[in-house]
Amino acid sequence: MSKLNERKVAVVGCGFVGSASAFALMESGLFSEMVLIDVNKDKAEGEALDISHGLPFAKPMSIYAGDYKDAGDAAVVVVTAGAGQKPGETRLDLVKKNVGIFKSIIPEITKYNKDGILLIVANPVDILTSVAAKLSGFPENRVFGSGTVLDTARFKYLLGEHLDVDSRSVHAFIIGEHGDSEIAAWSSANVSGIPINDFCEMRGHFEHEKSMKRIAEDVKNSAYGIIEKKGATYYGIAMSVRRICEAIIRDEKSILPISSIQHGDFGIDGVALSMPAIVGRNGVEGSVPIRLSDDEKAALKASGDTLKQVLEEAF
Ligand code: 6V0
Repeated sequence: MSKLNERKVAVVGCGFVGSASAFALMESGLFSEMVLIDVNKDKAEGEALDISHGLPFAKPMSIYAGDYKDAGDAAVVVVTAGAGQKPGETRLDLVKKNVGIFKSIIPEITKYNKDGILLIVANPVDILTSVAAKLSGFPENRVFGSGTVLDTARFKYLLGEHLDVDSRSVHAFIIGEHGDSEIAAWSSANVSGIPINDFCEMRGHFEHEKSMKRIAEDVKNSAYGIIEKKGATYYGIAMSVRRICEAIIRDEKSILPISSIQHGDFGIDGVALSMPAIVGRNGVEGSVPIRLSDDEKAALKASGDTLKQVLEEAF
């Protein structure tokens, strides 16, 4: 087994999500080497060439199509391989198809790479993160999913629009499943320390219940709406992958709602779902069990129960 190259990333699956993520990672300047892997070798080669042609406008790095052996020393392996969500299909519908794909690719990755971080992106991401943790045998801090990092970005974006404020000043999380049972954690949401309802009133919005419901529904249905219109979603998730890799490689100890195996917080055990966590060079370095209302706690527990049931059926 080779020593890890701290400046190397591997992207497995070079479809919409994998190629957009590879492009975002190229632009980030975080890595000096990137290997793209796909069952469709031509696709991986085509993407590697196309993305490489942007390098004169970015920072030098080596980008090439390869196989699992080439991922042996990657500090981070991003797994996006899997069938995409079809119009009308829920993420959970995808489960059996993608668990099958993971049974073939995770052992291939871990045959050559024993020390890297597995960042799972393919859907249903929480189930596949649990499956990847089992199949890889890696310590749980080194196997986690992009979870609700994307949903949280959508949430911040929509709140920023609603309140006419920079979305980076909005502190709010979507937690639980990346999917239909996800929860908008309103009770802890704030804008630069000002509780969300107070900030809403400062901006002339007084119908809190109505706005909360609408925004949470819009976040939840974002992917369905985009898939309906253009067939896939990939730019938002690509930026999320880039942000997570940045927190890892720069050892930022950033708090991000990644999906990781839970151990009893809020009564959820043995299944991956998203809660804010500290992310650094060792992967998941600690959980941040934010304060939740009783309703949010109950919804989170229900989300965990749903995922656990699906995991038991699928694996
Ligand atoms: P896509 O464009 O069909 O790409 C999938 C790629 O995986 C294709 O290039 C396939 O050739 C490749 N592939 C399939 N099987 C294998 C295998 N055994 N080994 C290697 N490569 C393989 O799908 P798209 O890129 O749109 O989506 C990929 C996954 O990401 C899906 O599961 C989506 O649901 C998921 N997404 C996850 C998001 C998140 O927030 N976590 C967001 C968007 C999409």
